[in-house]
Order: sequence, then C-alpha cells, then structure tokens
Amino acid sequence: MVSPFLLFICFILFAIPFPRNCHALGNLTAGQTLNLTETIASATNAFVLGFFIPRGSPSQGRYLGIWYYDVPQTVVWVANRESPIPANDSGAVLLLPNNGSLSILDGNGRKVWSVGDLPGSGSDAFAELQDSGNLVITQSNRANRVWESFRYPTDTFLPNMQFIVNTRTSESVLWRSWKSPVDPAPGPFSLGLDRYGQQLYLWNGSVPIWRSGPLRGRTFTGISNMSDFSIFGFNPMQVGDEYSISLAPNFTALTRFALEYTGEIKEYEWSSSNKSWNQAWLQFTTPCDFYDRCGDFSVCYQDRPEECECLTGFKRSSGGCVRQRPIGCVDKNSSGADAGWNSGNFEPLLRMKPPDHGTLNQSIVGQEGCQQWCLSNCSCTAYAYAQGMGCLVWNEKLVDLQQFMGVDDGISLYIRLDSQKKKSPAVIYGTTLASAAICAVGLYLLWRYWGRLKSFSRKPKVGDGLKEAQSSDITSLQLVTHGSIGPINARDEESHQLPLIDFNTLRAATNDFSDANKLGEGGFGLVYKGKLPEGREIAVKRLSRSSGQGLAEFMNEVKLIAKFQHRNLVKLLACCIEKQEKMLIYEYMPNKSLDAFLFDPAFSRQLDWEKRFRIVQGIAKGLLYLHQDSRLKVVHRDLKPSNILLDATLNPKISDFGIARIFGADQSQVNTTRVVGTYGYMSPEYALEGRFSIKSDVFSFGVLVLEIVSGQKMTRFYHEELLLNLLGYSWKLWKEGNALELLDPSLEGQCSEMEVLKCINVGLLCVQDEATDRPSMCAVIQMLNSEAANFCEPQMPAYYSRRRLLDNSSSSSDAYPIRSRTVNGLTVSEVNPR
Ligand SMILES: *[C@@H]1O[C@H](CO)[C@@H](O)[C@H](O)[C@H]1NC(C)=O
Ligand SMILES: *[C@@H]1O[C@H](CO)[C@@H](O)[C@H](O)[C@H]1NC(C)=O
Ligand SMILES: *[C@@H]1O[C@H](CO)[C@@H](O)[C@H](O)[C@H]1NC(C)=O
Ligand SMILES: *[C@@H]1O[C@H](CO)[C@@H](O)[C@H](O)[C@H]1NC(C)=O
Ligand SMILES: *[C@@H]1O[C@H](CO)[C@@H](O)[C@H](O)[C@H]1NC(C)=O
Ligand SMILES: *[C@@H]1O[C@H](CO)[C@@H](O)[C@H](O)[C@H]1NC(C)=O
Ligand SMILES: *[C@@H]1O[C@H](CO)[C@@H](O)[C@H](O)[C@H]1NC(C)=O
Ligand SMILES: *[C@@H]1O[C@H](CO)[C@@H](O)[C@H](O)[C@H]1NC(C)=O
Ligand SMILES: *[C@@H]1O[C@H](CO)[C@@H](O)[C@H](O)[C@H]1NC(C)=O
Ligand SMILES: *[C@@H]1O[C@H](CO)[C@@H](O)[C@H](O)[C@H]1NC(C)=O
Ligand SMILES: *[C@@H]1O[C@H](CO)[C@@H](O)[C@H](O)[C@H]1NC(C)=O
Ligand SMILES: CC(=O)N[C@H]1CO[C@H](CO)[C@@H](O)[C@@H]1O
Repeated sequence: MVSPFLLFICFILFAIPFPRNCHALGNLTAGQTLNLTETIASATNAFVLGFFIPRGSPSQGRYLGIWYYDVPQTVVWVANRESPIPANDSGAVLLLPNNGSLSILDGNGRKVWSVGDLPGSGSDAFAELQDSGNLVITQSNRANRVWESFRYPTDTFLPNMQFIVNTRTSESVLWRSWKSPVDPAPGPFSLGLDRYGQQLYLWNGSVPIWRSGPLRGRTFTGISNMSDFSIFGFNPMQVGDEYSISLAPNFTALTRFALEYTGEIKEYEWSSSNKSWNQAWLQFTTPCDFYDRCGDFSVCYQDRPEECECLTGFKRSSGGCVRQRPIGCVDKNSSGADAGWNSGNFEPLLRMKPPDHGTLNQSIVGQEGCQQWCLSNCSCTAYAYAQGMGCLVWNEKLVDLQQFMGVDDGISLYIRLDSQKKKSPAVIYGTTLASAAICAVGLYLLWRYWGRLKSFSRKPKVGDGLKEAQSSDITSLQLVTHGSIGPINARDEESHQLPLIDFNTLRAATNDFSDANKLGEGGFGLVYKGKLPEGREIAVKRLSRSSGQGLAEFMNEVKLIAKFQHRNLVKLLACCIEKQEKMLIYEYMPNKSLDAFLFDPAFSRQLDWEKRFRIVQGIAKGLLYLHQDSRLKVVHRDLKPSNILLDATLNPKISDFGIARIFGADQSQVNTTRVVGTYGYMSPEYALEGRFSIKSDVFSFGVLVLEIVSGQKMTRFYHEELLLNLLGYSWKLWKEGNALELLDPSLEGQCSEMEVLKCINVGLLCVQDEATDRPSMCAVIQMLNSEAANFCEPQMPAYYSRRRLLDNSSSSSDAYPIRSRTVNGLTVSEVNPR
C-alpha cells in the first residue's frame, strides 16, 4: 500500500508546473491546438504561453497563462481564471478553430473558456504571443486585430500595457487581483481608471481604497516621491473616445506592477544579479494613503500625532469636519450683478494630494483664471492649478485630503474661506515682494520643514507672511529680460513655486559667509555651508557681485532647477534676491563632490566598485532626465567630477546648472561664439568649433566614466612614454585587449570584470570624435543595464589623433591643443573658437 501522501509528493515532483521548451511553437494558425505540455514562446523568448499549475495549489488544476521565459514562475496573465482544467484531465487543449473563437477544450471536447469571435470563416485566424507579453488574435492575414490579452489583463501591469477608459461608455480596463497566492480566480480588488479618465483607483469590491490623483505632466499628483521610482513617467493620450495612460515608450527595465491578492500594488524590478524580484514601490506607505482616512474636510498628516485635522474654518463632527460659519457667498443673479459677492479669500495648502471628486478643466490657463472659475460658483470649495494638469475645482465636499512630505510632491490647494476671515488680497498677491516676502520667510521655512514643531500653528497662514515667489514674480522684478535666458516658451513655464529667503537669515546661517564655512567654488560664485536656526543644513551659492554675466546665469539656474524633480539632480530649496545679492539655497550634501573622493588616495578606497558602478548609473539617469525626460531638453555643458555631489548614501546628484542651456524641441545643436566649460571635459566640436548638443554632455559623461574606473583625473593624467592622455591610453589598452589594466589599483580583486569592461566600453563609445557616433544617454543606460559585455567597437577617441599631429610640432605637456583661460578666478575656462 502506498500512502496517499507519498503519491501526492510524487505527483508534485513529477508534475511540471511550468513546462518550458518542451515544444515551443511560435504561434497558432487556424486549426492548430496547443496541448498541456506544449508552449508558445514570443519571438525573442521574452514570454511563454502555456498551461501551468500554480505552485502550492491544493487542487493541482491547470490554467492557461503567460509567464516570463527567463524568470521562474512569474505568471503575468491567466486565461481560464475561474475554470481550471481538473488534475485528472490530460486531454485538454487550446484550440484556434477555423471558425468560432480561441477556446480551451477539456478532455471531453467541452468548451471551458473562449474569447474573440472570429466572424465568418476565420480560416486565416492567427494567434501570436508578442514580445511585450501580449497574446494577439488576428484575421485577414494579420491585418484585422480581433482580440488581445492586454485588453483583458489579470493582475499584472506590464510596461507596454495601457490603462484605458472609454470616456463615452465609462467602460474601463480593470486589473483584478488573484483570490489567493494559489488561486487565480478574481479576488475582491480591482484597479483601473475612473470614468472621467483622470486618475487610477483601487477598489475593494466597489469601495475605493486608494487613488493616484490626476496626472500633472507625467507624474501622478497623489503619489509621493514619484520621480524616485519612475524616471520615465506616464503618458496620457486621447484617441477617439478612448483615454489611455501608458508608461513612456522605450521603458526597458524588466519591471512589472502587480495587484497582489492582499490589495497592495507593488512595482517589482528584476535583479539579474540576485535572480530575484526586488520591490521598487508600494502604494500604501503610510496610513494616510488609505482612501478617505480622515473624513470630509479633514487633512491626513503622516508626520503629526493627531494624523487627522480639520481645515481652517471647519470643526470636527461625525464623519469628518463641517464648516463653522456659512461661506457668505451669494450667487450672481440673472442680471449678473454681484451683490454680497465673496470676492475671493483662499488659504493655500502646499504639497497636497488633490481631493477626490474634483472637476478638471484643461482649457483654463493660469492660476488667476482657475480662481475666477471657482469664484463664479458659490458651491466651489477649493481649487488647484498646475501646468500639465489644468484647473481643478471642487464643488462639494473635500474628501481624501493628504499632505505629503517630499518637497516636490502634490500640488498647491487653495481652500475657500468664509468671508469673515477675509484677508487683503494685497498680502496674498502683493506686488511689493520685499516686505511680505522677506520678513517671515524664516517662519515659512520653519513650517515647511519643521511643521512638526508644536510651537507653530497647524498650517501656514497667509498672514504669517508666507510668500511663494513664482518664477514670474522673480522676472517681474525686472532683474532680467526674458530674451537673454534662452528659449523658454510660456507653455513650458512650470508653476513650480520657489520660496524666497532673506539675506540676513543666510548671513546668520553661514556665520557671515566666513571662510570656515566655505565649501568651494562653483561657476560664477562661492559656495558656503549654512545652518538655519532650526538646525537644517544648507548649501548657499553666493554669486560674485562683480560678475556681470552672473545674473543671467543665476536666473537660468533658478528657472531650470526649480522645474527639476529627479533623485540624481541636486535640489534647489530656495533663493534669495536682495539688493546686489543673488543666492541659491540647495540641500546640503555631507559627502561633498565626487572629485573629493575619487582623486584623493585616502578616500578613493571608500568608493568600492559597487559604489562606483552605482554612481555611473546614477549620473547616467540624471543626464537622461536632463536630455529627454524632463519637460525641457537641457544640455548641462559642464559635467565634471566636482559638479557631481554625493549624498549621505553616496547617491550622485548632478549640480551647477549655471551654464546649462535649454534646447527647443526641434533644436538639436547650437552654435556659439562663447565657449564656456571645463578644460578636459569639453567635446572637440564644442571646444574647437563652438557647436554643442546633448552629445557634448555624452562626451563629458564618457570622460567621467573613464575617470571613475581608473581613478585618474583627466587633466592630470599623461602617459609620458606613450605620449597619451587618459582617453588615448584607455583606447590603446582596449585595442590591445588589456582594458582591465585601466582599473584603479585600489579596486583590484573586488569587482566584476564584466561590469568594468562594460563601463570602459561605454566610456570609450561616449568620447568618440564624431558626435554622431556617440550613443544617446538612453542607449548608454540600456548598455549599462544589459547583461552582455560587448557592444559596438569604439572608434578612436577625440583628441587622440590631434595629439599625434601635434607631437611633431609641440613638446608641450598639455594633453590638449586647447588653451584655457580662467574666468573670474573660478574653475570655468573659456576657449575661443577657431
Ligand atoms: C509562426 O511560428 C513558426 C514556428 O513555429 C515560425 O516559423 C513562423 O515564422 C511564425 N509565423 C509568424 C507569422 O510569426
Ligand atoms: C503534446 O504534444 C506533443 C507532440 O506534439 C507530445 O509529445 C506530448 O506528449 C503531448 N502532450 C500531451 C499531454 O498530450
Ligand atoms: C476526474 O475525476 C472526477 C472525480 O474526481 C471524475 O468525475 C471525472 O470523470 C474525472 N475525469 C477524467 C477525465 O477522468
Ligand atoms: C465551424 O466549422 C465546422 C466544420 O468545419 C462546422 O461543423 C461548424 O458548424 C462551424 N461553426 C460555425 C459557428 O460556423
Ligand atoms: C476589503 O473589504 C472587506 C469586506 O468588505 C474587508 O474585510 C477587508 O478588510 C477589506 N480589505 C482591505 C484591504 O481594505
Ligand atoms: C540583492 O539582495 C540583497 C539582500 O537580499 C540586497 O541587499 C541587495 O540590494 C540586492 N541587490 C540588488 C542589485 O538588488
Ligand atoms: C440682481 O441684482 C441686482 C442688483 O442687486 C438687482 O437690481 C436685480 O433686481 C437682481 N435681479 C434678480 C432677477 O434678482
Ligand atoms: C472649461 O473652461 C472654459 C473656459 O472658461 C469653458 O468654456 C468650458 O465650458 C469649461 N469646460 C467645462 C467642462 O466646464
Ligand atoms: C455650481 O456648480 C454646481 C455643481 O457643479 C452646479 O450644479 C451649478 O449649476 C453651478 N452653479 C453655477 C451658477 O454655475
Ligand atoms: C518622500 O521623501 C521624503 C523626503 O525626501 C520622505 O520624508 C518621505 O518619507 C518620502 N515618502 C515616501 C512615501 O517614500
Ligand atoms: C552651425 O554651424 C554649422 C557650420 O559650422 C552650420 O552648418 C549650421 O547650420 C549652424 N547651425 C545653426 C543652428 O546656426
Ligand atoms: C532608443 C529607442 O529604443 N528608441 C525607440 C523608442 O520608441 C520609438 C517608438 O516606439 C522607436 O521608434 C524608437 O526607435
């Protein structure tokens, strides 16, 4: 007698839950079947379609599913979720008939599941699993798409999928969780766009438990720190009645968003070194993320002990808060006269998740217009305006309010106050910046970063002197004319608001700009370490007063950085414009800049290979964001180790945008007669001919990579015997197959040869002489992430051959045929085009 338990074990051992490579058909044509052990693989073996048994399933029923070819047991789609093939049925097949629909037939030929009505005689019906993971049924020689699995997802959102809602019929494509880890049947949780197409909701049954907030540009306003987890963002699109949101194209990382059976949405990234999925993001990070945690007119604060607090002018009641006094607004009567009109009295709340049930009007442009729209209706309780989102107004209750912690998170929400609390509009939109702005920006900063301090009122009051200087306010000071800054067009102007901070606060913070507090010199100014009275450390960049050109650079930097949100770009916290002084206040980086580590023998050991590789990847991501993923196309022009700051975890941040240039969408190259940059990092076409493009930054990036690998400073390294600079020397070693000799000796024995070679290869491709030969940052990131080590063979790097030519005529020990000139005693050098 064999015990049933042993039988069960044998069954588990011998059943192949995920058949693979048994018989990988490429596709199904009309009349073909797929049996229980056969599979269909996509063209480049990214995904597999076949029958599987969920691991640990007690019933051992079989499901038709799609899973990753290379990644064990990660099912991304299930067909017959509710009707598994019983374990004792070995005769079931998937059939693509000549007529009828794609069906699963059990051993007795009964239809268990079917999709896609093939009209007429579907003799050329064709089912194909695409490399995106999409199972597509076509007809009429593949011209006519009858059905695709991406329209009928289960619990996984893949990079090429779209969130879709039909704005006419309100039908939405829904993701539905599994019932349990072993049962693919639909569970209670579903995810999809709401009927207005504004935002994603997660429902438990029919009750919303989470929402994303509407999109602003490419990020969701209701998700905290979103730029950290998705540098590519999401793209909205309207085609006919269909509104869709997709991940930006060319999203290459092996990643997926899964709606877990627990109701959590998790983003996973595949780590090929760990051979495991790493959780990259989770939608519930604080209790405030749960839908409507606090009730009506009540804000959820994740950092306060009370958590839920009423809005100003509201008092606690059951189910949230209620208005203490009526709003005091009389609707315009039919003749349009506005007797008793409430003329606009709003309290701003920063970094807010937009409340639910807003009405979005994207044709209203500008905050003023949005406010007017709200004022024109007495039932309007709040409004919010942001570029890339439009004007949102709320006409009833405000529910699901939350204030975020991240500086760039959320939007500014303007809550309508009752008329008794009226404040002078002059304070809110005062044109005299000086008094309003300067007197209490300290308070503002206090609130902004230390809102927890009990001694301060719960929320910032306009009367506290809070003043958000928008970039338009700065320009209205007429410090600078628009034309001199670059092609910023009005459409691109973000409504990002940047606080002003007053000069005396900064003077106190930096100990009167003492030498002891000096951190270094950047383009056009000195940088000081400062400490605000409350203890926060800041870095203050003070523009040298003498440099006339500095002003344009200053405005350039303010405008640029205020718009950026990326973990690999340094964050601008505030600025100061007072009398002759122009200062930028940044987050303070305790680890200073990359060159302080890399080129100092005492510290370079701290940068082991893993850290260096992460730094290379971080810089690449930051640069990609500048080149194509922010709303602007920006060429940095001065990428070098001293402009790469390192935070406490050695995460790199690109800084110093003093000479960065914004490119118009259709501009790919600019000619200039004023070449500014740093000796050693400028591409030849820029240094010699004044032409620059994003490929000039790619060149500088290549130099940086070679410096990071070798630990050698470009401008210091010169091989006396070979008469070669760092680029030429690297290329020579590469050509001879000795590239590993370039590696910093302090790294020996502790790193992956493949990664090192990959970096050197990428570095050499980036420093090629011809700009068009250099890869884009997008391609660089793909190469850095790829498993292969060999890409294109790099051509001879820039400056290599020129050096050779010069050898005969010159015995200068300069590595370059460029004469540098220091401007204002700073690290910026200028080269005149020839
Ligand atoms: C279908 O799959 C077969 C391999 O089974 C392959 O030879 C053929 O090219 C595929 N057809 C198409 C249109 O992809
Ligand atoms: C499926 O078909 C292949 C050949 O096409 C055959 O070798 C295999 O045994 C079949 N499997 C089942 C379960 O029928
Ligand atoms: C599978 O087992 C069930 C009962 O356990 C039985 O009713 C059914 O006929 C069996 N099917 C096959 C194909 O043997
Ligand atoms: C499909 O074709 C089969 C024979 O080829 C026929 O028996 C069946 O009725 C057809 N079904 C439909 C829906 O046309
Ligand atoms: C979903 O709803 C059910 C009851 O309707 C409840 O028991 C469960 O806790 C809810 N789950 C979540 C995550 O909200
Ligand atoms: C690999 O796993 C370890 C621990 O499980 C983790 O600390 C590390 O970050 C992972 N590495 C990657 C590249 O994900
Ligand atoms: C509208 O208000 C004006 C001014 O208060 C008043 O003269 C007029 O009669 C009102 N019209 C109506 C229809 O109430
Ligand atoms: C949006 O605002 C414009 C201009 O104020 C107005 O004409 C339009 O009717 C509004 N759209 C909606 C849907 O309210
Ligand atoms: C105010 O808004 C409400 C809700 O959207 C709407 O029903 C009402 O007609 C609006 N009133 C006016 C005067 O526009
Ligand atoms: C977002 O970032 C801020 C500071 O950068 C941090 O305090 C907060 O915890 C982060 N929030 C989430 C959800 O990660
Ligand atoms: C830049 O100069 C090159 C020649 O050096 C010329 O072909 C090109 O048109 C110029 N581009 C612009 C934008 O002026
Ligand atoms: C670099 C890269 O892969 N670019 C591709 C991005 O996607 C568009 C369209 O989807 C392709 O045309 C590009 O080649």
